[in-house]
Amino acid sequence: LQQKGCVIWITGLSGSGKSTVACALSRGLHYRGKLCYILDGDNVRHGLNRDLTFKAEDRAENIRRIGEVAKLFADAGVICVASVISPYRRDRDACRALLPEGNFVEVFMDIPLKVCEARDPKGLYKLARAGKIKGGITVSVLCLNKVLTWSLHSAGFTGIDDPYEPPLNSEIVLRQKGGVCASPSDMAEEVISYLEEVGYL
Ligand code: GGZ
Repeated sequence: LQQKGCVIWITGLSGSGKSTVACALSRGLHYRGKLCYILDGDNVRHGLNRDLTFKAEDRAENIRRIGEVAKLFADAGVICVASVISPYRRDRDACRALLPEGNFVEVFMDIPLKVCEARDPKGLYKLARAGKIKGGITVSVLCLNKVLTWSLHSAGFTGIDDPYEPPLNSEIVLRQKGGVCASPSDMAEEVISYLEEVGYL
C-alpha cells in the first residue's frame, strides 16, 4: 500500500453540511484511487457510541472514541474522514494530539447558525427552539408523600442552548462566499486541493 493515512476532522453545527461534504470528499478520494472511510457522528452514535447522551462529558467521550478509531484507520494507511459536531475545542485538540504533526487536518464548516437553522433537515432546531430538547430525562420519585423530581442528562442543542466553540487554527475553513454556500463537491475539492498541496495525494 502506497497510501499515507491521515485524519480529516470535519467540525461544525448540525445542518452545516458536514456529512454531505464528507460523502463528496470520500467520492473524490475513491475516484483518485485512495482508500477512505467516514466516521459520521450520527451513525457512530447508533453503534459504538449508543450508550452516550449529549451532555458535555458524553460528547467528550464520543469525540475521544471517534478520535481513537480514526487514529487506528490512519495507522492502517486509510484516509479517515470524521464528521462530528465536536463542539468543544479541548476535545478536538485531544484528538489532534493523538496523531503525528500534520496527520490531523481540521476542516471547519463555518456556516452561520441562521443558515443551518433554516435548513433544519431533521426538524431538530425547531424542537430545540420549542424547548423540547433541553432537559433530557426527568425522573420523579414519591418520597414521604411528596413527589421529588429531577432531571438527568440535562443537555441542550448545539448552537441553541449548548455551546459550539469554533476552531481558532483549523487547516481549512469552508464558508459562504457573497452570502452563498459553495456546493458540497466544490467544498470537497477545496479539501482535496489542500491534501495535494501538503503531499497527501
Ligand atoms: C446536537 C444533536 C443533539 C443535540 C441530536 N445537540 O445534524 P444531525 O442531528 O443529523 O447530526 C447531529 C448528531 C450529532 O452527533 P455528534 O456525535 O456529531 O455530536 S457531538 O459531536 O456533539 O457529540 C444531530 C443530532 O445528532 N443531535 N441531539 N442535543 N446534535
